[in-house]
Amino acid sequence: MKLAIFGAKPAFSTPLHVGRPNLAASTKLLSAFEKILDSKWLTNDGCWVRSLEGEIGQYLNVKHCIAVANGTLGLEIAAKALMPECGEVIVPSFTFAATPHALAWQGYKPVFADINMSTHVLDPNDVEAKITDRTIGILGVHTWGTPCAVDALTVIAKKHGLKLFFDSAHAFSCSSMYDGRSSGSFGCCEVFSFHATKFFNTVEGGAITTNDARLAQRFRELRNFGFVGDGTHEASDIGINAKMSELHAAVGVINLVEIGSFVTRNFVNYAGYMHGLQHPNLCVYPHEGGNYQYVVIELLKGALSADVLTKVLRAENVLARRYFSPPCHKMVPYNQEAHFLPITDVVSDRVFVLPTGMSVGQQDVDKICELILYCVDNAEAIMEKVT
Ligand code: T4K
Repeated sequence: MKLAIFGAKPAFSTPLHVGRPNLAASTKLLSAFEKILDSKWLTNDGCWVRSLEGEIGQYLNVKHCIAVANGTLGLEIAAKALMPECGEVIVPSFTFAATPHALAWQGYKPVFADINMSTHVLDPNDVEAKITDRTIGILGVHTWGTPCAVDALTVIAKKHGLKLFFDSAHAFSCSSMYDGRSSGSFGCCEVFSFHATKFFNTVEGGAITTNDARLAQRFRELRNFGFVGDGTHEASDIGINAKMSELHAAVGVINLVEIGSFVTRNFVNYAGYMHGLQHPNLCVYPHEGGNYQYVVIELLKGALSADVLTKVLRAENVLARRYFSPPCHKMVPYNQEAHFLPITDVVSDRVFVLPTGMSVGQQDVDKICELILYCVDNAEAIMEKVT
């Protein structure tokens, strides 16, 4: 096989992305936009936002859903409502920077705990080991749509009097996720991202979900400058503007109808990768249910590095991505202190993510698998030429 990185024609004439938006037909979206523009009601808790909140609440089987402008603001609001005083909050380092940033931005100190080698989510034993008398909360991340060890974290949180909440940016539409329960109602609250690259998107957006009515009311106030009640300009607290617009909500309402076809396509692609990437040096991260949005590959052994393989694939127009590399504890805002996170270091060194979603078909998957197997089998020669 001749590789594009050495001058051959790329395997794909147009790029295949990780995170290409899943979208309903543009005619449906444009017709909704027209109605919204004609109505002249564009934001501030309009009818599309309320519909989206109602439908998501039903879909996730959770009592309250508060739509927000993006997942990061959702995390900030959740933290502020749950933990009025600043202190230490335990989080994984193996996550997108928004998780610790949402805490640090408000003066909380993110304390990184290690992950489980096979699930890539927080290791409850390390969480407990990181608790000090300054710890006030635990923010778990359902990475790749895999549930955190919810029961173990709940026990730890109760034992130490900590607030437990979840970053569920990856976990929308993960029904029967944990003990038959869907994502959306774990811990004090969960926070979703509906960014364009997520399984379910509103272009930019997110939501906080909870079964606690009092908390839900706090989230609504903090989302709208801290104003109490409807239509008043009286602030009960320092809130922020995290409102979702009607146009964004309409994308969500319309995309939600199509969600079954998004899962089906992702599942078919995932099964194709599973089948096509059987090799002792590779592991395709196993999903059990969920949205199958992240096709996560681990390079287990052999000479090939994830960085070089990603470079080779990108030259072929397969825009594979390294996640989460570097992990958060190695980024400038957090690397001034020493961290002992051996599993995070190993996993972040060997993981990469492949394209899936509505713009990737079975033939693409087969071709990508062929490319990867060729690279793994010719690792030494490729490493020598590329590095
Ligand atoms: N917690 C976790 C665990 C998260 O993963 C995230 C976000 C958050 C919290 C925060 O939620 P938000 O505040 O974002 O709602 C992307 C997203 O911006 C970010 O939402 C996401 N996680 C993160 C994992 O990925 P980038 O910088 O990697 O995106 P970008 O622009 O490089 O795009 C990724 C790929 O998608 C590219 O191949 C291009 C393609 N793409 C992207 C966009 C925006 C498209 O094809 N079309 C598009 O419109 O951050």
